[in-house]
Amino acid sequence: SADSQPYRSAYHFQPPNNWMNDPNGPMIYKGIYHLFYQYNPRSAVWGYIVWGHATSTDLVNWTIHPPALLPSEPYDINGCWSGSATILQDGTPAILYTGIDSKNNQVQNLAMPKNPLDPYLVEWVKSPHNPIMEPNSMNKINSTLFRDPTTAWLGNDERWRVIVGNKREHHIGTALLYTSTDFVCWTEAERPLHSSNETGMWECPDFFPVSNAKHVLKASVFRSLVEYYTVGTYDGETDIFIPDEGSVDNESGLRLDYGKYYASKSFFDSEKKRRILLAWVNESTSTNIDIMKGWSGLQAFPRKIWLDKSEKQLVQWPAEEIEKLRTNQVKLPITTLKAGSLLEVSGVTGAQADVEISFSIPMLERAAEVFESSWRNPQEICSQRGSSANGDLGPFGLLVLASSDIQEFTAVFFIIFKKNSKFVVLMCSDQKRSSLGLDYDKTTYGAFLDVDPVKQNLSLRTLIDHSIVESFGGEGKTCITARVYPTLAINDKAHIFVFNNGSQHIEISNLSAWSLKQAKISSTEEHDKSL
Ligand code: DQQ
Repeated sequence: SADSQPYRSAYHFQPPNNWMNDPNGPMIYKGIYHLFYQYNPRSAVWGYIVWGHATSTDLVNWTIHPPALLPSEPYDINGCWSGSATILQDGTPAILYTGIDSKNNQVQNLAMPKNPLDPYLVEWVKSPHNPIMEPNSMNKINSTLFRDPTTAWLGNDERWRVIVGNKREHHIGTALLYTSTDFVCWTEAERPLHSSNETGMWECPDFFPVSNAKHVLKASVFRSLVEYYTVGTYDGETDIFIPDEGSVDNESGLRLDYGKYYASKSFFDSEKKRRILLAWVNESTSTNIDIMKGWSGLQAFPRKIWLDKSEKQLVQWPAEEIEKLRTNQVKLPITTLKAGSLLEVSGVTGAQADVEISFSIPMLERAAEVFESSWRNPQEICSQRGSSANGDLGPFGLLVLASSDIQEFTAVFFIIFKKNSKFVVLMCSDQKRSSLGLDYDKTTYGAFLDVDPVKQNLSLRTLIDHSIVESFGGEGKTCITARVYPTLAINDKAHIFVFNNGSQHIEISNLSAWSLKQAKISSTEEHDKSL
C-alpha cells in the first residue's frame, strides 16, 4: 500500500518488485510500444539479469509480460545484458543483446520473435548462429569491456551497421563499429565509429540522426555514472563521426540530464514521427534499504527528444501522453513574488504532480550579481549556495515534496548572474533538505541553462512522483532528475511551494499545476514465481 511503500512511483514505470536497471530494445511495433529492461527476478539487488518486458499503447500505462530473454545457453548463461531492437527491411524486429557466456566473456547475440504476427512479441527465439560477435585473439578486444549494441542502421550500400561499447588501452572510450549484409554474420570495421581518450568504458552508446545534417552520439561513462553526448556530422560513406566544433567530447560536455539518469536509450516512433528517450534512474539509498523495500530502480518518464534551433544541443520534453493523467488543474494569475517570499500551490496532490511555471524578471539590468570567470563547475555553485542562500536574482523556483512546515523539501531553482553585458542562468536541484529521516546520497545537481532572460521568460516544468523529481528548465533545454525519500512529505502530506530567496522581486508570469492520476501497470500472469 502507499502507506507502507511511500516511495513507489505512480506513473514512472517499475515492476511490482525486485531490481531493474537499463531500458533495453525500446521500439514501436504494430502500434504497440515495447520496453524491455534489465531485471533481476530473484531479488532487489543487481545479479541474475534477464530481459523484463512490458508493452503499452500510450507510454503511460503498461502491461508486464513474462521476461523475453533468460540466460539459457553457453553464450548467455551468466546474464542477458543490455541491447537494442532494430526493425529489419521486411518489418520484422530483431534484438541484439550482450550475453555473458560460460567463461564470463561478453559476446553479442541475436534474437528474433517467435511469431512476428503477435504485436506483443511475447516469445523470442535466440539465433542458432550465436554468438554473432565475440572478442577473440585477433581483434584484441577486452572480453569484459565489450557490450551494449545499439539499434542498427542501414547504409546506402545495403550493409547494416551497429556500434558496441568498449574501452581500449589507456582509458579510451570507444564505439566499435560492426557491419553485416544479413544481420547474422558481422565483421568489425577497420576503425571504430568514434572514440574519446579521456573517459574510460563507454556503456550503452546511442547514435541517431537529429536533422538532415546532424547526428548525436551518446555514451554512458561507467566510472562516473554520467552520460554525455556530442552533436556532430556522420559520413555514411566513410563511417566517421566528427563532433561539431565546441561540442565537448567527454563528461564535461553536454548531458541529457544533469542529475540521476543513466544507460539511456532512444528509439524513433514511426507512428508519431518523434524520437523517444528512456533511461534508468537508480535509487539514492543503500542496498539494505532496497532489500527492505523489496525493489530498486525506476524508468524516467519517456521524453520526446529533438535538436534545438541552435543545432548545438538537444531539447527534451515529457511525452505528451502524460497529459492523460492530468486532473484538477490549478492556475495562478500573474503574481509578484517579493524578496524572501513563499507561496503554496494548493489544490494539487503534491506527491503526484505536474507543475509548469514561468518567471519574468522586471529589474533584470539593474540587479544581477556578477558571474566570476573562474566559476567553471555549475554543480559546485549550486551546491555551495543551495536554495536558502540569499542571492540577488534568485535562488527562486519550486520547493517540492515539501512538508507543511518546510522542514523537508527538494528545491529546484534558478540563479541569474551578469557576465559583461549578458546573463548567465544557473539551474539547480538541491536535495540537502529532502529528508529528515533517511541517510542517503543527497548530492546537489546543477547546470547552465542557455536562455537569455532579457528575451524570454524563464520556465520550469517539474514532474513529481513520490521519490522522483524530474525537472525541465527553459522548455527542456536543461534537465535534472533527482531521487528523494521524504519522511514527512509523503503521500497526501506532500506540498508544493514557489519561493524567492533573492533580494529582488520577480514575477510569476504563468503557473499551471495538475494532480497526476496513477498509471496502470498490470501483469499478464504471475510469472516471477517460476524463475
Ligand atoms: N548495465 C548492463 C550492461 C551495461 C550496464 C548490465 C549499464 O550491459 O553496460 O546490467 O548500466
